[in-house]
Amino acid sequence: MGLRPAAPGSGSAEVVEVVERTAFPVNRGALCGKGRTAPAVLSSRVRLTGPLVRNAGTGRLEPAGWREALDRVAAGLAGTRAVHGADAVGVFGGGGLTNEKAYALGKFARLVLRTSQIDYNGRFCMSSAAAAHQRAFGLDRGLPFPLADVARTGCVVLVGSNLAETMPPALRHLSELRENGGRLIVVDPRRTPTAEQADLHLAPRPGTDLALALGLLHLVVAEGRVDEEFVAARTAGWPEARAAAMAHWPELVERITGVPLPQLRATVGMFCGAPSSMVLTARGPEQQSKGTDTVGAWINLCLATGRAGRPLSGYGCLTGQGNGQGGREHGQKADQLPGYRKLTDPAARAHVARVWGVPPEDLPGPGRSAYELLDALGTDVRSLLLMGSNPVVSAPRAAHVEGRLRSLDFLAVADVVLSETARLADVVLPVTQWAEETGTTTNLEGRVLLRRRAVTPPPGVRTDLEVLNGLAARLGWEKGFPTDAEEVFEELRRASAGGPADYSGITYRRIAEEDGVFWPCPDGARPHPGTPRLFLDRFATEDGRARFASVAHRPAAEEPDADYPVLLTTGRVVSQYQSGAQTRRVPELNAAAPGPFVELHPRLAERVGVAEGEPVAVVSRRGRAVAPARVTRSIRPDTVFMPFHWPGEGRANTLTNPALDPVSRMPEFKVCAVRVEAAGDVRDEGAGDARVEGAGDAGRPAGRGGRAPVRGVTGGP
Ligand SMILES: Nc1nc2c(c(=O)[nH]1)N[C@H]1C(S)=C(S)[C@@H](COP(=O)(O)OP(=O)(O)OC[C@H]3O[C@@H](n4cnc5c(=O)[nH]c(N)nc54)[C@H](O)[C@@H]3O)O[C@H]1N2
Ligand SMILES: Nc1nc2c(c(=O)[nH]1)N[C@H]1C(S)=C(S)[C@@H](COP(=O)(O)OP(=O)(O)OC[C@H]3O[C@@H](n4cnc5c(=O)[nH]c(N)nc54)[C@H](O)[C@@H]3O)O[C@H]1N2
Ligand SMILES: [Mo]
Repeated sequence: MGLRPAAPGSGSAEVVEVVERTAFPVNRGALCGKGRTAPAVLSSRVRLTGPLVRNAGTGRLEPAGWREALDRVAAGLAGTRAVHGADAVGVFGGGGLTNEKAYALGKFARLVLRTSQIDYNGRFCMSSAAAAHQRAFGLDRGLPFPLADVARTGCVVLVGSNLAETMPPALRHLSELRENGGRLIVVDPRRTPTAEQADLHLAPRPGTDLALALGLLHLVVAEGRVDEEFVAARTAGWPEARAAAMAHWPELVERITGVPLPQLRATVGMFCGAPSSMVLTARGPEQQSKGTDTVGAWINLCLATGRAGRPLSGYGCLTGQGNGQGGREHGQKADQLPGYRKLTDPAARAHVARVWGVPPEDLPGPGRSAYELLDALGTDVRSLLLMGSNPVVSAPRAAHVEGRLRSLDFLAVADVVLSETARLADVVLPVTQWAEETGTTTNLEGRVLLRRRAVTPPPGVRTDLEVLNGLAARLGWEKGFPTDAEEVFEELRRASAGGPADYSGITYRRIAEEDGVFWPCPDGARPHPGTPRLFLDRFATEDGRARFASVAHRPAAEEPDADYPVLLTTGRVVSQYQSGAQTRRVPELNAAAPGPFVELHPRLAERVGVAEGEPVAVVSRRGRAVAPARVTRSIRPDTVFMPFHWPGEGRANTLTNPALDPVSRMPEFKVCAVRVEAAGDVRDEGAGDARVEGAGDAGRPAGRGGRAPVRGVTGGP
């Protein structure tokens, strides 16, 4: 992708056009609808153009100057620290932030605020796959091979990924795979547009992927398809993993998952019959309270069959957000220092402290995970700086999280638009975005990419780096928070040197010249070529062997019962992005997907007594959501699906269960128990409206939405 000013005569001077770069190997230049329409969000009609500060008298957000806004944020954070201690100040980041911003945000939290309480939305996204990667391979990079390898392997099992809607440009790798004679198997409780492309579609009950993977491994053993040589030479832990798989009889697995035995056999036949094969997972199996073990079980399948650490074979995780990979490497995660180092590792602390010019004792220890941090707001954590996330819409058990946000003593939000979360803030800081600033991101292949500023931002907005610089200066750090992205990157290189995600050999110049550089890329006497393919000789564990996970099936945290007999799962649609803060403001996208809906099977619809388009209520132990029914045979009759892009009455996350995976602390977005009812003519006010949001509301004072106007008054549900 590239950017250029639009043709003369196209109107505003600020107009840009997104151009496709057909030679780029990741997407061959193809862009999805969100990519093509992305410039619309640059338009000043839908975005914030100046800071907003809450008026203590009226309780409303009102325009203010930058000096006043930054003074207020610095005073808010410092005030909490003075009264309640450093860990009463929290920071919440996002996987959409560039590497430079993620690095600066982590440094700001640990050095300036001295708080351990920092985490980010990537915890909701890829943390289970990351944990499983670490456990099995000793290193976490989304794909250990370039994405283009997918087209050349023999068989791909795509588990809980709807990439036809969530990564449309990657779809052509799957078409090429099939053209080359390769097979595609899709595992998804819904017959998605992605599943439509598959040779074989398995539709398990949500939350049963772990049993499914164990059942497949059982068949691999029973059919004598284990690659004993590979297992002996390159892995550890097989006897335990084998025993666990043998305890999962195919008939039992058929009963747990609802996937017929012949389909299990066919899967093993295709996977093992091909000369090379891959398993790729996305949020379906990962966003579960057993996501780490589930991914581990799929990795076990790869290891037992010798489909890892070899050309065109392996396990990979399809990352999510713009900087899903890089955002998880440089220190906005609660337990992490730059370069994917552990905050608890004394050597890592010493190295990073040296780069930052402080003694290692000054660095706080690990903090809470994202949901646990949000849950502690208003009690242990009393002030929050939030950058790059909209948890009012995207966090599990969202009504509770919204209540916690309202109960804060002080909330500052840096965003491009007035998101639902920004509306609750005491200070809103308007920032630049992608085309308006320079910075690097790292894609799912571990390829570090550079984006240069292409358009001039509106006069009233600043970059996140400028925001952090201004706040740091007010809190006693005149130096250490440069506003120039390349300068930040130069420091990030040094901080990451010697770490698992080593960027020290990567420079802006090299990225530009080489179409991206794959980490690890250490600095040395001679330029390191970067590492497109990992694990071919050895895995990144101490002894070089991959580790089988020792796992057994367990139920979801919440299984259906008499009161809540149906399963709810959640996810995405092609035309909306995430919490929708930006895409709901783009008319073209909004027209394509104007509001929330509940997808349900005709049999369930009949039982409930709703027809297509009629309002249906979905009720869980956490709340009630109402949205129009979308009746379709593409979903299992025991399951309903809701996309999570909308606030208001149709907010899916009102219902979701914040049960956490014990290792990754990932919430169980993909399965909870609900009751489904016809909602009659109950009308909602907030949700379900096809109205384009935001036009004209940027910069306008917003109502407090119930936040106590007087400081120090806390409460909440
Ligand atoms: N259009 C669009 N594209 C996006 C995004 C967006 O919001 N909109 N977000 C980006 C981000 S941050 C991410 S993380 C990715 C996510 O990309 P995906 O993971 O592809 O997206 P989801 O829709 O969350 O989930 C994928 C599929 O998992 C299925 N599923 C549900 N429960 C289960 C289960 O128990 N087991 C299995 N096997 N499957 C299950 C759902 O039916 C769904 O089709 O997309 C990225 N791309
Ligand atoms: N039920 C359910 N809930 C889910 C999921 C699910 O599948 N089901 N998926 C989860 C996943 S995978 C994810 S990634 C999360 C995502 O959900 P969120 O964390 O809410 O992510 P976004 O909606 O992308 O919010 C990003 C916000 O930051 C702003 N922003 C964008 N770029 C920048 C920037 O450079 N700087 C600053 N300061 N702000 C910026 C945007 O305008 C937007 O308001 O949702 C999670 N929630
Ligand atoms: Mo994500």
